[in-house]
Amino acid sequence: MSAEPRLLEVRKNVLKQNDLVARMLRERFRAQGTFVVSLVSSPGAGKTAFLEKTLTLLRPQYRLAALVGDLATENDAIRLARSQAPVKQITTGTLCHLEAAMIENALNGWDTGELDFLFIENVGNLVCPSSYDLGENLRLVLLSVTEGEDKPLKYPTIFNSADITVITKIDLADAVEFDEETVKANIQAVRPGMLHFAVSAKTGAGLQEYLRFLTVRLAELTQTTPV
Ligand SMILES: Nc1nc2c(ncn2[C@@H]2O[C@H](COP(=O)(O)OP(=O)(O)O)[C@@H](O)[C@H]2O)c(=O)[nH]1
Ligand SMILES: [Mg+2]
Repeated sequence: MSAEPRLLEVRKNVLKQNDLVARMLRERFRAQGTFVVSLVSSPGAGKTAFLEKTLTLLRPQYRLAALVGDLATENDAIRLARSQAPVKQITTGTLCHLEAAMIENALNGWDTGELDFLFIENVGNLVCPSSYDLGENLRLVLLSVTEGEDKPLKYPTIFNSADITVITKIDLADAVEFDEETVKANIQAVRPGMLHFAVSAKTGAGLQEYLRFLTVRLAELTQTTPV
């Protein structure tokens, strides 16, 4: 017998097991009123810079924490901790994505019932993370202006697994002749109706509109009025 069918079967079981843990996490977060946002992108698209800004700007009014996945090093956790929010690094070794069980383990010792927002930075990769539900309420796919407008067409699966596109580093848009209209059309081609924000972690452009969106979504979850 060829090895292929068995490999397929094992992969299906891994995904099924992941979905069960993700579902359990999602129910727990909903019951606790915690809004969970995950970020995926290619390496270097600006996830950590954007997340550090998000944590810093929301922290005065909201209780929040972050988990960050990387193959190696604690560098991103150290950067994110500058926001004063609690942060944990998940080091995945050779694995190119986070899985729901890693989120569950990393949350051990944290009372997530105390949190309004939990942010999860996934391993930088536009392929592997797409199949793994982490129990999040909102998945953001980040695309920096320096990567080119064709990425939604080249990586449709990750754009389909995400809820919103965040175009990052817009302060560099003119320098690299980034064409927002083309990227918008490419996003709509793979995911009709998908919302996008355009931001710069460096200048702060576009951040208020995105933060407002998050706080409205939290208020919907907890049925309260946004701050
Ligand atoms: N000009 C500019 N550079 C940025 C911006 N966001 C991130 N960067 C830079 O892009 C590089 C990668 O950012 P990082 O946050 O580590 O990306 P990650 O690998 O997706 O987490 C770093 O050198 C950042 O300083 C931005 O909004 N504007
Ligand atoms: Mg990072």
